[in-house]
Amino acid sequence: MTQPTVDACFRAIADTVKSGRRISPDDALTLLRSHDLLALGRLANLVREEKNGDYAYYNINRHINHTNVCVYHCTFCAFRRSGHEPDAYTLSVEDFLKKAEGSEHFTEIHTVGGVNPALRLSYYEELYSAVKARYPNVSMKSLTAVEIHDLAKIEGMSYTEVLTRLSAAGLDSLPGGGAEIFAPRVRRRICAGKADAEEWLAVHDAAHRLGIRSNATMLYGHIETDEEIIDHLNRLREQQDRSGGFQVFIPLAYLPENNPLQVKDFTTGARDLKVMAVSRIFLDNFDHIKAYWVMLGVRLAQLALAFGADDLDGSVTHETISHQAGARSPLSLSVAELENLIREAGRIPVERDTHYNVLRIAA
Ligand code: V47
Ligand code: SF4
Repeated sequence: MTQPTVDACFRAIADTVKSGRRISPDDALTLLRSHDLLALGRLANLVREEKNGDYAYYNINRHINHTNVCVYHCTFCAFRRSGHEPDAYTLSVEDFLKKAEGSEHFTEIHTVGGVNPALRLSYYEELYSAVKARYPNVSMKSLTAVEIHDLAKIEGMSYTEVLTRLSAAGLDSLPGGGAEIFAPRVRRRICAGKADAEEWLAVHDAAHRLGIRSNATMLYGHIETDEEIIDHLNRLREQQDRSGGFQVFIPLAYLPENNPLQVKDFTTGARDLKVMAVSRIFLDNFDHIKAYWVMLGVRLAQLALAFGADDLDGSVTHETISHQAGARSPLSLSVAELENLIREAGRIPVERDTHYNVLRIAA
């Protein structure tokens, strides 16, 4: 029997997508390896428009990293420091509040840090309570599943207990960091020792069951294989079927500066758009796909709005983690710049809050 051609395979998968059925991991692998970038983009765009029409979301947010001290040595990380290094820092609650000055002009503060065992649950409770007392309308998107996992271990508590306490103090949602690539082969080489796939997913599962929504990421463009990308997406899709609390998926393109991870082939523009498109098509139970302009670059993030993405993240005032790893993007974007990028891509700019509630549709 003759094998179907690549074109015939693509057409069969496209038919599955167009009829609203779920594609398999093997189908996703075929799409990821396809060279018909425009056909792939059109298919992803179909799903994107089905879910979000012409809306392209952004929010007015800022990043504050409370510590760069970390017990782990992820080889892709240019941000971490050991406690004795001259530029190691940990913000007191007062210092954090000083950095947060002016936050009444933002709808979200995104706060993550290194895994610093000196910071106990009480530190985060004080921090969130103080921020909420000062800025009651600002949403705290804080602590990755990796940080929650280690906090639970240090405190001898379950994920549910830790999350319940943090949520009572003012934590609103979890960002999607720390997922990297779930495959153990890759984790051993890029983030040895930190929470594994099952633990990362279990933290999000516990959050979702408490009604805390969260995000999911994937760090690609280093040593992972195509199969490991699809495995990552598949584990997220299965988790979303179980607990349903992921708001958005964010593929993060690896930035190679100031860190020890040596990589043979870097990601390219075409590859970034393919990963975006396949994510949109495969993750049929995720409402939103984010093109994080800080890591992708502003121009490519704008193009991604035609390849499945419906969200540009936000103003991202003073991001550090990516810029230390060589991001060439600006330190922040204004609302006018975000809206202009979206309009030029033929979409309607929509300011959202953390949970994708519409705050303002730009005329
Ligand atoms: O977990 C670290 C990644 C993540 C590098 O939830 C790197 O809305 C590329 O998760 N090159 C943190 N990536 C950032 C993150 C995030 C960003 C924006 C929005 C949201 C959200 C979450 O950044 C880390 C890691 O995967 N990262 N170093 C690097 N050299
Ligand atoms: Fe630490 Fe996070 Fe950097 Fe890993 S990615 S070394 S856990 S700060």
